[in-house]
Parts: sequence; C-alpha cells; structure tokens
Amino acid sequence: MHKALILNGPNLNLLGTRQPEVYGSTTLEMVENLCVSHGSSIGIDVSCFQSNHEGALIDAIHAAKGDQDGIVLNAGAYTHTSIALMDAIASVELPMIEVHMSNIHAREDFRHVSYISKVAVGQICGFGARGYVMALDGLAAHLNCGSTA
Ligand code: CA2
Repeated sequence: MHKALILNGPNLNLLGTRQPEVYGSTTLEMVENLCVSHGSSIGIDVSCFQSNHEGALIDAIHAAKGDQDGIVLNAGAYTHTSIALMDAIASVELPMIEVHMSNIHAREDFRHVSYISKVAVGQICGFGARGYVMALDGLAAHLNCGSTA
C-alpha cells in the first residue's frame, strides 16, 4: 500500500463557503473525505493537511520525506509566487501532482505562472474537486509504472 499526502494551501479551508461559481460547493472536508475513500479503493493510504502559512506547508513537505510516497498539492495562490515551496518539493524528491480546482490558464495572467509546475509530475486544473481524485489516479499510475506512459 502506497502513502500519499493531500496538501492544501492558503484559503482552501474556505472551499464551499464562498465563490461557488469559481470553486464549487464542495467543502475542504468533503474533498479530503473523497480523497481518503478514493485512495483506499486504489491502494493509497491518504493523509491530509491544510495550512494558510507558507512555512507550515514547507514543514509538511519536509516531514513527508521518508513517510509518504507522493504528494498531491494545491498550493493556492502560493502556486504563483513561492520559490520556497518549489525548492521544498525539489528537496524531498517525492513525486508531486499539482492540482487546481479552477482552470488557472483561463483566468488572470498572474495565475498562468506556476512555480509548482516546474517540480511537478503533472498538473490537473479546471475539474473542481474531481481534480484531486484524478491526481491520485495519476500518482498511482506514476508510482506503479514509474513513467507517464
Ligand atoms: O483553483 C485553485 O484551486 C487555486 O489554487 C485556488 C487559489 C487561487 O489563488 C489559485 O490561483 C487557484 C485560491 C483559493 C481560494 O479558495 C477560496 C475558496 C472559497 C472561497 C474563497 C477562496
């Protein structure tokens, strides 16, 4: 059984409470429950963590080294700004799938840039909460096959 960390960044604790036209009506708790149950159906033991603080996210990435087999990361707005998060992912050498609820490429120009993508196996965006399930499937394929084929 593989282990994966679902890591959510700033403001994602507000999912389902505001801006449903952009982020849907699914709460973070529902997203996390979905990930745990989908993970168990595909042989991944899922743990979840959310923080609004960059340093806490970096600490969680460091702690994943040696404990987890991969990470699903929605870094929120830090996606577009944080070289520190990018460096943390690179330093732990764990496969990471980047997720966004919204299609960041169809939004403001500043959301088109992702530092996270530079160290990701791949990026999933625009599918709402289902993107996390897709990311877990992608991580499982990557862990089981060792390639994107
Ligand atoms: O689409 C995504 O998942 C984002 O990572 C969400 C971030 C945004 O800064 C990224 O560009 C794209 C923002 C998360 C804010 O989440 C909220 C949820 C509900 C209500 C208000 C904010």
